[in-house]
Amino acid sequence: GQTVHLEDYAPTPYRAPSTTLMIALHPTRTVVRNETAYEPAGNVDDPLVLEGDGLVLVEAQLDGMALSASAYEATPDRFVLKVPPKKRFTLTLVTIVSPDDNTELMGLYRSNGVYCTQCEAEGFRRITYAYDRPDVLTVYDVLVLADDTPGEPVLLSNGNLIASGKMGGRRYSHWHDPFPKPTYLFAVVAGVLGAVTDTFTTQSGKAVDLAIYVEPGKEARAEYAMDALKRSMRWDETRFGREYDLDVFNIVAVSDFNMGAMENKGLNVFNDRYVLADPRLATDTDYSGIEAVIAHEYFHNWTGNRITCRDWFQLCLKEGLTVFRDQEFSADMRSRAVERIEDVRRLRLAQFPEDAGPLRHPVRPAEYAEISNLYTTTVYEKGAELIRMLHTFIGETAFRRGMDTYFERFDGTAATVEDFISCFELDEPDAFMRWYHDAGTPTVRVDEAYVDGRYSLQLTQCPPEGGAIKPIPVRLAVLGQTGALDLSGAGVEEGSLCGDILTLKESATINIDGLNEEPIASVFRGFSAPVHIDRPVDPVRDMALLERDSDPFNLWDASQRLALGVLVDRYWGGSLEVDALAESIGRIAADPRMEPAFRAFVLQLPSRGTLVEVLAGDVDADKVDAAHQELTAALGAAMADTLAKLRARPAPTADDVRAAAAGERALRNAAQHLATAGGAREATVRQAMEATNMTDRLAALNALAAANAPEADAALKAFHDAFEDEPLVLNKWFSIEALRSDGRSVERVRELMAHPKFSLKNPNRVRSLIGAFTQNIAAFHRADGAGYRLLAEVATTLDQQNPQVAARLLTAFGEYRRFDAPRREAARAVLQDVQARARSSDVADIVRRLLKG
Ligand code: B3K
Ligand code: ZN
Repeated sequence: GQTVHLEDYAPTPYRAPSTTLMIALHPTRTVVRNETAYEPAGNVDDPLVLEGDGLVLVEAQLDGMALSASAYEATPDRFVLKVPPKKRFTLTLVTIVSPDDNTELMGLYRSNGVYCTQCEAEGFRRITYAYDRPDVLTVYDVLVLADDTPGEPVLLSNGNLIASGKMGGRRYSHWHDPFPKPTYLFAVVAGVLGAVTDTFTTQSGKAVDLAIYVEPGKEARAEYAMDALKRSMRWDETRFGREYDLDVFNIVAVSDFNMGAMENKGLNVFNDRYVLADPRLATDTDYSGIEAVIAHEYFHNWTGNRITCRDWFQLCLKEGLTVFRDQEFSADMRSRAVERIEDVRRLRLAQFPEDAGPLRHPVRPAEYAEISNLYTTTVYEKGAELIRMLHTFIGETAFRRGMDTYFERFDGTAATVEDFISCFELDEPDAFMRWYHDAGTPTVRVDEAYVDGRYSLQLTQCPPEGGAIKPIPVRLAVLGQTGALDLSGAGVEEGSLCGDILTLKESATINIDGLNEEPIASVFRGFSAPVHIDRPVDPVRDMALLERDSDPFNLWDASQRLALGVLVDRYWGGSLEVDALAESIGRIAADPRMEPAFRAFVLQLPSRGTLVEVLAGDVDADKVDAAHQELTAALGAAMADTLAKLRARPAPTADDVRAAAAGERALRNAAQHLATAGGAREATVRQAMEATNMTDRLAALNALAAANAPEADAALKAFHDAFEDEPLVLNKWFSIEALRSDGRSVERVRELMAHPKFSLKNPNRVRSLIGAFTQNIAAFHRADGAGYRLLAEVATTLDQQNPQVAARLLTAFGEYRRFDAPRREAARAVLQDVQARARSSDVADIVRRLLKG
């Protein structure tokens, strides 16, 4: 592929107001008849150049008349009408595609016999020739035809159903989508599917037919997703005033899918792991994931579909904003405090490293070589943080006002990030835009001083390399022994303080006089900005914060800092005692005033990945693993009494999947995890064998595997045998196996690749084994390079079939430079090898950036 630049954006010379598609489905010879009306929009002397990808043209007509061969040029990759009419005209192109040969899972393919499509970002061109770009909005009329096979196949497309039935031995259905949309939101699904149905009445009283289609027999497992959908629809009305706009809303679950789900207009297609759930087979995490993804895709109907993106550089316009919306939804449905901790944990674990490594890019990049590689945690999660900062700066009321303006002004258009920002009452929109332009994570230095009753808090911004100073919202409180000090009388130098939000530019100082004891600052409450906080390490201060802070995020963060301090000390072979840490986190974990889900988080040590992050350079992965194992075991032993009490709490009903029950299970299982590492395994073994709730069963299994318990093998075997016919559960088993760290993980993963149920064809399966393996720090980063070679081999093979998944797996190399010389060199050699064999632009792009940056 060639590098595309934002500054080169130009609209198309023709508009495409309407398209009529006739799709006659066949496993290897699907015929697509595309009749599109075009009209001049720019220079009428320009040829009409449409994109294709692997297409075979069989017929071409202009206004119903066959085109002469000299009037056009057709290759698999494009169609050019050399001299288009200077007024509105209709171009009819008939092409043939083979769904069964489509292993890339882009365009039209079959998953378990079900025809489905994935068009974002550039998959539509694998179905028919088109202006395959988001700024060309078209009204679609679609006729789907299929053989009348037994089992009553359903035929679905976007919009409203006009007619359906049988004709000439075939089934047909006719769909019309009145809302103009870009190609990437087009979808077709056909196959034998079961459904759960419901209706939703919108706030203005319109009835919408809802259906979720799944593999026949699994209908009951879609009920939670249906419930989540109805709650999402209601929430978008109450929180954002957004109503659904078609007569039907359909969701289809398929098992072969490159990502989580897709927001096609009125016809969302989902990876079945984000639809199917049953407490016997799905964990509480699966349930909250389903709720979040159902909401996310539904929310796209307004942020993404009604207002779409002008070009793919604006991807964060729909993704960051929609992630922000789904995070807010989950916070309202469950617990705001817990949701924030989860979101920030994900940001720090995935996005911060991306932003610091060779794959770093701005939230709104200025160039890309392969668009599929731009669906990153930076665009999504950091993108959401930028919206959150905007919200923090102006407050909920003004934010809602700005959103209303955005919907009013840009409905039905393809917009830019600037368009969006212009809707909000920001003091300095251009300064805020820097957040979209700069890659990298800023650091804010925090210093405190206390002399003669005068306290001063100083904050200094240090932009990332090549970056500019940006406005940073710092939510803060200054805490005395008995509570937060009143800041209204504080002296503020430079930055401005509005309520508890300090707007920080280069630096800011807050002075408070007349104190008789030294206070402590609680800064970046709720993680009010995506920055690194550079504050002198001070366990005594963190312990005091644990006593005083009322901000749940900062409480958790202080507990993590304390644990990280001990972890780093272990890594360096120090001998810090765990007693103080055990005492501090034990106290919060046992505190009945805090919600159980929050207490569960406090019992979880910072991950190995977090340790790698703070060590920053020349990391020895074996030592990381050993330090983590040791500290977990030591804490488990030191906290034995507290943990035993927590484990003895009454268990919630096995089939109660509500947030409160999930939190209760999380707390008991977090306690069990530590206790198991500390040697108390008996109850864990029993739970791993007997629990009827998947959260409990899996947690116990995980605890045994993580502790390298002698019982782990038998428990894993029993789990495998019990669930080998449930693909989504078997994936969990593959992941636990891939994450074991007993020195023979690389060999084990190679063996598991020969497991009869392992296949490179199913992305979920690949991610469950190979993706999980890349998270196994000691194994993937093995000093002899065996882990790197394993990943390289898989990615190189997969590159031939599914380049998107191959490229995504390779992003695990993003942090290789943090490790010590033998590892770095091994990784480089392996990457050069992958580069030499790269076939797709996806893999070539990722590897080039990994080797360069
Ligand atoms: N918009 C899709 C992602 C498409 C990825 C294309 N490679 C799902 C989502 O973010 O909602
Ligand atoms: Zn999205």
